[in-house]
Amino acid sequence: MTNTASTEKYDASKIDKLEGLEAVRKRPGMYIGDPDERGLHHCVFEVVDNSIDEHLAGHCKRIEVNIHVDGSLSVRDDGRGIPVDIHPKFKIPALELVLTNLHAGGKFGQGAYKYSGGLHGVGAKCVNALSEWFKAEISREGEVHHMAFARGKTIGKLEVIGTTKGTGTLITFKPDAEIFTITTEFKFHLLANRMRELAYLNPGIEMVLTDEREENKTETFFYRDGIEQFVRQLGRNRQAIHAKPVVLAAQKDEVLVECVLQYNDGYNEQVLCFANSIANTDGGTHMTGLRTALTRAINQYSKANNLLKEKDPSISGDDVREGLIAVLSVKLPNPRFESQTKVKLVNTEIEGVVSTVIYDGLMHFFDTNPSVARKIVDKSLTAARAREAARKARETVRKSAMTGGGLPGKLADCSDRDPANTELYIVEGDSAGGSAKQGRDRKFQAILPIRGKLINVEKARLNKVLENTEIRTMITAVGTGIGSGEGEGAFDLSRLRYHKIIIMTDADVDGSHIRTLLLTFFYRQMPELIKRGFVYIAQPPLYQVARKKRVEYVQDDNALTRILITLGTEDVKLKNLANDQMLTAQQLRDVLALLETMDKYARSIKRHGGNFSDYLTHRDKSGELPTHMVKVREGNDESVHYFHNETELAAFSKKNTDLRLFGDAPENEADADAGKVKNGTRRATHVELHESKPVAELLAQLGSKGLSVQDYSAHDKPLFELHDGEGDNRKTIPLFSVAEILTAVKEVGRRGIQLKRFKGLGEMNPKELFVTTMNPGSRKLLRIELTDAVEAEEMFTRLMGEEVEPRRQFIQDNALNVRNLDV
Ligand code: 0RA
Repeated sequence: MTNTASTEKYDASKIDKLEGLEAVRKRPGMYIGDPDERGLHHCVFEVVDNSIDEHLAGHCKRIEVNIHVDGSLSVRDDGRGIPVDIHPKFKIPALELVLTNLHAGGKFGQGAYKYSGGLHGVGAKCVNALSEWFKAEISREGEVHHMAFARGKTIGKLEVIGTTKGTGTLITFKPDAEIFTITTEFKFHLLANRMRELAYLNPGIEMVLTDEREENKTETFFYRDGIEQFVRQLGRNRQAIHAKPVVLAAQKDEVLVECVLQYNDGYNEQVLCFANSIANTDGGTHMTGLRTALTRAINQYSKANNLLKEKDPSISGDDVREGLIAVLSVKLPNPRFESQTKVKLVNTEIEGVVSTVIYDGLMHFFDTNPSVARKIVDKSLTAARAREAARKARETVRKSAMTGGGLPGKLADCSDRDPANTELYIVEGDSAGGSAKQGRDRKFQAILPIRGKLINVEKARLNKVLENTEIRTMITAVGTGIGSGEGEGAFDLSRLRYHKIIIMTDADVDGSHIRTLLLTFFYRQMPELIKRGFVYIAQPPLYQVARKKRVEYVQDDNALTRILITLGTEDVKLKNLANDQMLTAQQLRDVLALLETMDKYARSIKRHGGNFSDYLTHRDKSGELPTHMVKVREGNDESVHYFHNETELAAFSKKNTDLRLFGDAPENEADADAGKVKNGTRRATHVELHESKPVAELLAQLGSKGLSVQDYSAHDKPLFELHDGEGDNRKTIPLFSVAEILTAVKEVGRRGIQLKRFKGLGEMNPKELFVTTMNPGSRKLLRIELTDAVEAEEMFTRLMGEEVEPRRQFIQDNALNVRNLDV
């Protein structure tokens, strides 16, 4: 520290700012919501939203999100790049200011108001505060700038690490496990869902999501036609009653309203509402505006054109929404929401604006498309005529459910009467139902067997669904009644008779079909049960593994690998020839676990085009692994260069300006596309190696067990001996590298086991069924979590809808793609 006045002032003001971010770390909930899985992913969206803003300002065409193997994530855009010049007042780079000062203005006082999400509008600085480390790489004005932070504090000054012709921002961060104590693991589908949504809502932006933890896992979202394409997509597993969606858009006052709708011949409604690109799952004033306008327009049109018969009931709001798919997106200056989660828009002025825009637009559309108008009115009228029948059916079911006593005869109820303690197993087939009844703990486990054919609730109107005995039995057993939360015979959660509703079906195609029918029923008629996490799927084992006298049940293929390793280690001993020591069984198991993880990183390095052993040899004096790799190609020659920090990389880049390490477009695109490389032209690819930190940790752990890095690649002489078996039968297998240990042990494990695939629940006796699938102490349940309405709708319509081919394909691809959670 110096003591000149000016520096002191600088430091003091800086400390103020850093304290600003301390507040974020102390109370993350105020900024990103709870630091749970949702909050974690929220961080990504905050960063992505900044790039979307850059797109909205007309400067960004592509946003890439990469999940790295070390648990970090990066967001790259090709916008103008965050400014890096020194701020006139604060005398630090603008970049640093916006990333470390809680109150530094969003757009640097540019005054442009944000139309994109920014769920809490706090942006990248909060993500910085909540990250173990955070890096920004800015391409601007011909140079690539780099700056590093940790837990919101600056740890490296702004430096130039290369030159570039392009512009853009790359943010990479690793969420801080001290903050995100529940999970720090990014989920591909959660990121994909939001990115897809953003791509629909911001037509023209290309969004690319890559999961580097897995092979070939990349998805690109690009929708030229925006929400019209969204509506087509939502309806693609249904039969539309008019081919072209109705597109309505207008700007009124400062509000932009866009709405696309299309009717299909089904009975469900799917309306998605967005305010400034934020999904409002509970709707709000914009949703109300849409509903009023629809009802008004359809009634008005049918009256004006004499489409109603004398005895027709009037067309209600419910009637005009049967078979409706719609996406409504509004953009407004100051959105207000009911709660932190922003699931409901509350700006009162929006209702009238939306209603007017949609009513006017619809009336104009009806007038110019009379045949489509007729179809829509007919559809609503049919719904109106059937409404009474459905209401009566629901009422009957409610009555029978509420008069109690009338519990179905097939239900084997439990003795405990407190729903919080009890479980209902819905079991496919009478025989499995029988086993379950015998094997269960009758104190808290109730069993309801249901027989094969269940009605498809996706293809029938409610009154037909409720005529089905299996459905009625289930409704009575569950106790809540059905439907939405309002009106007669409505769903009432307080009457729920069991807090776990567990679906138990066979692990075959029929079983998965029945499971989906059941889930669809719950999703359509008792959605609250799913939303609140009361519905589960039982997980019967997939395999039975028998070896010698021992029998084990195996949940899935991962568990099978673990068992093979366990079995393998039972018969083998590993001798380290370096010190002539025999590893204990526990040491061997530990080593194998480390090697398994190491294998994952080795594959990841290979995917980047590197050679793992080669990479391992590039450790610097202090034993650190390289953090950057550059591959240079010239004709048929290829060389690989490793760097340990940005400074080394910068030096290399300066000496080799022709290589364009930072990904600007090739000067001659045609040549590049054709793969033609001019004589003497060198090409380079640059990757940051996010593997290095975790690999270094693994190496240290292996080292403490006597295994050294040098031995990871093959030697001429054996390094280890694997002793397989005992006494005279003992075989000695020489191993020439550390990497060979894992393969050799797995091979031994695979010997002499009998593997049986379970198909039906009936293949297990009552006791086995209880132990493997029903005993809370040893079973594994999947809780159904429908985090995303679009995803859920997609799953159910695809599986249950009219269209046969998508269903067949889907069932084949993944018997059931539900979010899961171990319980
Ligand atoms: C302020 C001003 C300018 C760009 C940005 C912010 C900007 C921020 C982010 C965050 C992620 N990606 C971004 N891209 C750009 C423009 C300054 C100028 O060049 O006039």
